[in-house]
Amino acid sequence: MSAQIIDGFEIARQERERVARETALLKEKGITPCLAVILVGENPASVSYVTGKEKALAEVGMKDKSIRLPESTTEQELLKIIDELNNDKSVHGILVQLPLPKHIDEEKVIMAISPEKDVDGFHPVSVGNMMIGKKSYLPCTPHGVLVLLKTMNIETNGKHAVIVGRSNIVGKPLAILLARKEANSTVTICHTGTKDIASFTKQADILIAAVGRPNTITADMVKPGATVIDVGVNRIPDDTKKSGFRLVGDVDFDSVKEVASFITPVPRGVGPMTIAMLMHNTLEAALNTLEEK
Ligand code: L34
Repeated sequence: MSAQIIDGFEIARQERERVARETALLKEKGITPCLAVILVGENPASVSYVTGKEKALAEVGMKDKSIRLPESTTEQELLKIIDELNNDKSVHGILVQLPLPKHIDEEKVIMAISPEKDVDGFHPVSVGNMMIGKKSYLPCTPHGVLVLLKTMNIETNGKHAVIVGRSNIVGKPLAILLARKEANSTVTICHTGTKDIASFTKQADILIAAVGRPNTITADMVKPGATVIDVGVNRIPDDTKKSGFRLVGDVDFDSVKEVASFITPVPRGVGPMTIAMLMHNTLEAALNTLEEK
């Protein structure tokens, strides 16, 4: 029997609908949530993701203060813009799309964003608060994965979650979130230093691939009946497509779907959830200013 496909596109749409309703209520109180998405350069994948974020902002009724900067932008110029946005009371959230051009220090840039406006949840203050279970902006992709599991009624309590990939954006925070009491999973992190990755992935009730390399997870690595979440978004050259490429995840979808019980597709799986959870965080950021008053 073939796995049930987790419709991230539809679940993200429902999330945005909920955020739109709450945004409308907040606007009645005189506050319009506002996000500034900063894109430096023209990396085609980043342009696509940032465009998706801008579309979502319009859809949920938020204000869009996004800024597109040339590849040649200096670190100092970028830091100055962030500083201005930090001090702009009308802006609730700031996000700098990664990766940045090589001549800009990503860590420095992330550190420059005021933690109150860090809707990505990448600032050390946000990461630290999440780590110790204090209220914080949850990083959008890991949060999106949790919402997918919850919406599909997939049990996490007492389950073994195996995460392949240890990035600061996905693998590490997702491990923390799944190990928290609320999710209560037992977590294993696999990475490039892991010997015999398959021996771990085969034990997974919930298998999460966040590597950024196609076909990393094949059917023989998956326990029958497992839930497989594919966080990878890889562009593969494809002459039959108008764009010249197609999107694939880290999971060999066609073979793995015959073994798993639930699986996310790429596209229309985790990707749209990342954007939906960003809308959620921006709403939170605006609500937080209401509490300060
Ligand atoms: N600062 N940088 C910062 N924050 C983030 O949260 C991100 N990320 C990752 C890359 N850099 C970032 C994103 O926005 C990945 N990411 C992201 C966002 C949206 C989608 C995928 C990744 C998405 O919408 N994917 C669609 C297909 C989009 C397309 O056609 O290109 C999907 O259905 O998977």
